[in-house]
Amino acid sequence: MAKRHIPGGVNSPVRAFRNVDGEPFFVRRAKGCRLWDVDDRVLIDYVGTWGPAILGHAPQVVVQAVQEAAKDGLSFGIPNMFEVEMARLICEWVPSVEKVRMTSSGTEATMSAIRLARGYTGRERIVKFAGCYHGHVDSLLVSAGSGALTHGRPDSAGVPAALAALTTVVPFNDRAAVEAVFAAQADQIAALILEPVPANAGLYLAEPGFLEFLREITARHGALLIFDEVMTGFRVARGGYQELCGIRPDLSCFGKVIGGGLPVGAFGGRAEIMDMLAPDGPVYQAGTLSGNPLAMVAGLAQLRELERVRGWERLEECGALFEKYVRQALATAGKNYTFHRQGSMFCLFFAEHPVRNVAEAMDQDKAAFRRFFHSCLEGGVYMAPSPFEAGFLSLAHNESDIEETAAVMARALVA
Ligand code: KE4
Repeated sequence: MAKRHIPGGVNSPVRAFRNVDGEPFFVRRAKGCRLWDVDDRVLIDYVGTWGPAILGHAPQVVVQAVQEAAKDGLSFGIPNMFEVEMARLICEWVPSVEKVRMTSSGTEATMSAIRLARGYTGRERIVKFAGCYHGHVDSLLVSAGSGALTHGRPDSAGVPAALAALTTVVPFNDRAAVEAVFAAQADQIAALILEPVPANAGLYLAEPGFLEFLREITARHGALLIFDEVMTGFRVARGGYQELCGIRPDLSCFGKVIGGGLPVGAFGGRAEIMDMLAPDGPVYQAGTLSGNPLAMVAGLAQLRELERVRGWERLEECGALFEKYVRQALATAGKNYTFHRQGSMFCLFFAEHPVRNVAEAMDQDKAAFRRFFHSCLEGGVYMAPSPFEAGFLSLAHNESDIEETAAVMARALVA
């Protein structure tokens, strides 16, 4: 039925389980760290709807806030206090953001940030990193061209070659490649965009000094530095990864957590840049449901609850506990796989070598991952259905859930 009326039977490709040669299950309900599928099978969930379920699923504080607000209207398309409160909170918690605009997805946020950067600088070129995913924006669905400095080529059908050619793609953690791009194209570069913690090709980290280097070289050449914190924002710290690394990007993109599970995105940064946006400035950007009251209320309830319960410290404690159990499971299984974690985001690479970029992330035993994924699922644990995704913990994962998971993982590692 799903495939008859929905392309691939899904509204987003990763859900189709193609990376694990499987058929997806259909979820009936979710609560805390668990999902129940339509056959009433229960699963401990490590995807967390790809990030938003940071308190766990259907947290009472968020559900109640949405139920209350819904009685007064589901959407206005008129300025309302909820969106003002969300903007104030984001600007308070993320110092690099002086003004912010809401959207209804992370893709809209990065798409708008790119257009704004081009409008503000008057330049057209965008630099991105291989392996970083920023939503399905035409200018960012681009992979490296043949040579180091040639123009990007489309990473999807339907992306015009002429547009892809305006994007230069370089390897992550590769200073020389970035320096070469600026040496050749500096006066054309509107912005360099990255995930400060790349988590869409598995999860790997910037090498020491790399982010500081990007901050310096973009500032030196008048290009904007854009942090795509759609995943890391309000998850790895109250102020996102930029709070942890102490770098102030010119623009930042957010999503997921700030919507409490409802459709949301946001982009923000220095006021002199943001003021270029319509209606004050010449860069057009809009959205019927931008600042939707229910998404704002859900996000505010979730963010305030995180702050109330010291959520970010507890997420780090939960992540460290999970890592301890995973490393024990790896030892039990006699596997020396590479495990990366940033707070409550993690990734187990089925490889025994370091992973510092997408090429090294791709070099893993995908067949072993597939066996692991299905064995976990049979054991009642739902991991991300792709070796090139990150896993997510929530405040709803307790030690007994993690202990149960580790026992399943230990068996799945030798499946
Ligand atoms: P959305 O348009 O899916 O809300 O956000 C796009 C996006 C932008 N930036 C980053 C760093 C992201 O991770 C994402 C979306 N993440 C994927 C998970 N890898 C969403 C899952 C999906 O595509 O279904």
